[in-house]
Amino acid sequence: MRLDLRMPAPPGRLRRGPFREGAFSERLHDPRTAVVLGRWLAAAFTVCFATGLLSHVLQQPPDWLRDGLPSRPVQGYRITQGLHVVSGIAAIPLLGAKLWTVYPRLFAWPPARGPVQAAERLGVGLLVAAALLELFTGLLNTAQWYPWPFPFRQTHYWAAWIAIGGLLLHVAAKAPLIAAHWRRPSPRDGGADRRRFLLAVGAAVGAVTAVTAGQTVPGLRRLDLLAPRRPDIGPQGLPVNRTAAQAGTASVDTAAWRLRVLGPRPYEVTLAELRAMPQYEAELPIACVEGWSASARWSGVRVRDLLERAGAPASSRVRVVSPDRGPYGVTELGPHYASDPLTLLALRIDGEDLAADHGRPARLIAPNRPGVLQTKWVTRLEVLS
Ligand SMILES: Nc1nc2c(c(=O)[nH]1)N[C@H]1C(S)=C(S)[C@@H](COP(=O)(O)O)O[C@H]1N2
Ligand SMILES: [Mo]
Repeated sequence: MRLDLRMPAPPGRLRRGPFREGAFSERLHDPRTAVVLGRWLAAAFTVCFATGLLSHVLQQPPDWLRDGLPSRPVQGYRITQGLHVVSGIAAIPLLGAKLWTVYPRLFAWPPARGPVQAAERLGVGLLVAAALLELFTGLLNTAQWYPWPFPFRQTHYWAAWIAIGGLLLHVAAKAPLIAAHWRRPSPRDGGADRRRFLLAVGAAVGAVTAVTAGQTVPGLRRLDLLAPRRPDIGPQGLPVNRTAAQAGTASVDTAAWRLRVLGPRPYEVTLAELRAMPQYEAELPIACVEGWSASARWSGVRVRDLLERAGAPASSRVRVVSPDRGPYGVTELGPHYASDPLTLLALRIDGEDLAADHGRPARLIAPNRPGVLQTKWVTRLEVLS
């Protein structure tokens, strides 16, 4: 089966430019090229969708799931979020190439042969719009830039469902064409130009990946030319999203500072008392939802020890409170996080007291947790159940 590049002739007065017969006869616009690019793109979108869904659930779980969220594997969120950003960035040149390959279809005549085809084409339009919106908002998000009036997270989340739904419908509608062009055409078919084009697209994907993946893959850091964030630049070698100045927590009187733990036996401790409690160390990453991640060696007090001292079971649900009035000043820890021996109220990073921007004097750090929930400047733990 062939894509009918020679479409039924449009009416005489339209028969020019892209509407003239045989306007797009090159192989680079043929279905085999579209199928190869479509496979790559579908793979990138599937990885991006699955990892994005996971991130969404970890950051904002539905009620029925929130007590079941696992705190392991330790690097789970870092790896899946890294894959999300890498596959999303790789999808940008892939989508560009795919759209360029199929754009002659825009000039198909007649525009649709019936209601079914009209619906299918409308579906493709929706898929393309959602995909462009996802890649555009996602990329700008990695630069911490939100130049639009709508809420990023909800928009990015719902457009993802439209894109993946549209993708499934598109693959179903094109299944016969995809099947017909799945296998490499015989060498007699020529195809050197197609191979060169696909190679160039592959090289572009490799290049954008190599120069941006360093924001999350330590080995690629030196190549990290275009990534908006270098994960090793910032106080104590770690980036900062919200500074102490922005949060209004820049100056803390450490002598007057108290941590309050509210549970069956509520109590307060001073910083000196916290430092005198058993200290534990954990090598844990901050994996920001905005695409960068970096590991550090944290030390401090186990959250489970603090809960037990308040007469609460280690597997409690806990609200973590800071004086920061921003959207991430208060978060919750589910039971698996609260009881995990690696979940710390950290006082030190790589052997130094926390810098103000990293949450001085105390911050939460837990395994398999989005960076946005690693609350800084913690002053209160409230046992909720
Ligand atoms: N109180 C408070 N804690 C916070 C935030 C915040 O805005 N307020 N931002 C979070 C985000 S989005 C990230 S990625 C990490 C960054 O931690 P760092 O600045 O120590 O690298 O802190 C988290 N903790
Ligand atoms: Mo973040």
